[in-house]
Amino acid sequence: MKINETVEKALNEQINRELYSAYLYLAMAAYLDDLNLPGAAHWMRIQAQEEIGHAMKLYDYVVERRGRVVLEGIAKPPAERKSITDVFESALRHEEEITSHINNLVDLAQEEGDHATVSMLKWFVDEQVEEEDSVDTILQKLKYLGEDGRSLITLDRELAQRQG
Ligand code: OFO
Repeated sequence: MKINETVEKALNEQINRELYSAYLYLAMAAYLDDLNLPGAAHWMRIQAQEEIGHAMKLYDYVVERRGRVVLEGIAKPPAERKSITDVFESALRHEEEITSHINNLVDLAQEEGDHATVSMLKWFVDEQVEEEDSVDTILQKLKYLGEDGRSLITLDRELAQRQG
C-alpha cells in the first residue's frame, strides 16, 4: 500500500534529523581533531557515517512505499565545545532527543494504522538503545578516568579501534 502523506512527511523530517546527526558528529570530529585526539575524532567520523546509513534506510523505505523523498536544508552544527566530556554529553543529549522523535514516529504510524512503518521503525527503536548506550559508556569512562593527559591518551587509543 502506498504510504500516506502524514507518515511520508514525518519520515522526511526524520531523514533530515539523521542527516543533521551526521553533520553534528562530523563537527564534533573536527573539534576533537583540533584537540589532537585522533582516536576520538575517528569514533565520531564513524558515527557520522552510521547516521548517513540511518538516513538512507529511511530514504529507501519511503521510495519502496512509493512515496517521495524531499530533502530540506541541514542546520549548522555548533563548532565550539568546552571539552571532550562536553562533546560526549552533548552527543548523549542529542541521541535522547532522537529517541523521542523515533518514539513519536512509532505513535504516529500506529495512529495511522500503518503497520509496515511500525515494523520498519522497530529497527530504529532497537538502534537507539545501542546509540545511547555506546555514548554513555564513553561518558562514564571519561568521568571515571578524568581528563588528565595520560587518561585521555588511553581513551583515545581505545576509541581509535572502532570499526566502521
Ligand atoms: Fe541515527 O541515531 Fe544517532 O542520531
